Amino acid sequence: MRRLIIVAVVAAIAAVAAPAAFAATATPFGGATVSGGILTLVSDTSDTGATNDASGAAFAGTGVTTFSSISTLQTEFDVTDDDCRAGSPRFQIRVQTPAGEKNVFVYLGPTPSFTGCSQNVWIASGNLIGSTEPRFETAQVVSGGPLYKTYAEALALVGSYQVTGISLVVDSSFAFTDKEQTVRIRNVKINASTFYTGTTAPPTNGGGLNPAQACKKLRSELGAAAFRVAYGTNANGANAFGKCVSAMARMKTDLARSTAVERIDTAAERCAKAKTTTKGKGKAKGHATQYAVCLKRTV
Ligand SMILES: [Ca+2]
Ligand SMILES: [Ca+2]
Repeated sequence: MRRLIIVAVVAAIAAVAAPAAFAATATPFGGATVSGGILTLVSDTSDTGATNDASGAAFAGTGVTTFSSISTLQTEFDVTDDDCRAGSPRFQIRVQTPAGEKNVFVYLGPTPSFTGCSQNVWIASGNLIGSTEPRFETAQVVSGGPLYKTYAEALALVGSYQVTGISLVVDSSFAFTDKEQTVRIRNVKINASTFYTGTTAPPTNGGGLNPAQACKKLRSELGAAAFRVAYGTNANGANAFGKCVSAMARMKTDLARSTAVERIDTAAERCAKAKTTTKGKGKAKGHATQYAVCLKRTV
């Protein structure tokens, strides 16, 4: 009986979805979240849950058939924490070869090592199709030759193979001291389809905040100096905004972030009060340290 009901439900969904069968889709997976039209990809192995160890989005319905039929492949990406490294972020093009399905990797970030991405800046990949930079790795398909190939070199090897999937992946937590990497993604273009256009429309789930909005609000409420102390991990706290965005991105909803901003703001006020009331006892430096410790505990 249950099976009959499921069949009926699936049939009903198929009937409704039929007109949109050829619409292009993007399906986030792993620890991926979407807010305000921006996709946030996290790779976090510092915590116990495995869901966010890697993240990505899978794209379908773009009209791509063979590898050679891909005419546009590009994105804008913003590494908030910590860098591009160890092949992440990357596009992954799955192709059907005579030896089974294999991946062609297309790496983002500065060549030749794909590391050294500035934080908190939107970086445009440009159209990777036709790129004369060695960004394509075909080692799963064929061994030998240079590890990283230009588009033309990759095309010669895999151009005729059918594409069975295209995705964008972040999975290099292991390459960073804090075991966590976060990359924001917008304006992914695959042939005529565009995904994650980064609309700034207000969230629809009860007035919440996306990660960047939450951090901007918190920075203005705490003040820039306290914000740097609370989130910064390098010498002058210059990386505070990126660290904040990454922390906020790990929360599941805009509403959770909005609630977190209020909680942190209230807790930080208590830290400031404690600092004021213990002033004048001749231990200014100690109090400053206590204040910093208190602030860090709020986030
Ligand atoms: Ca994890
Ligand atoms: Ca990190």
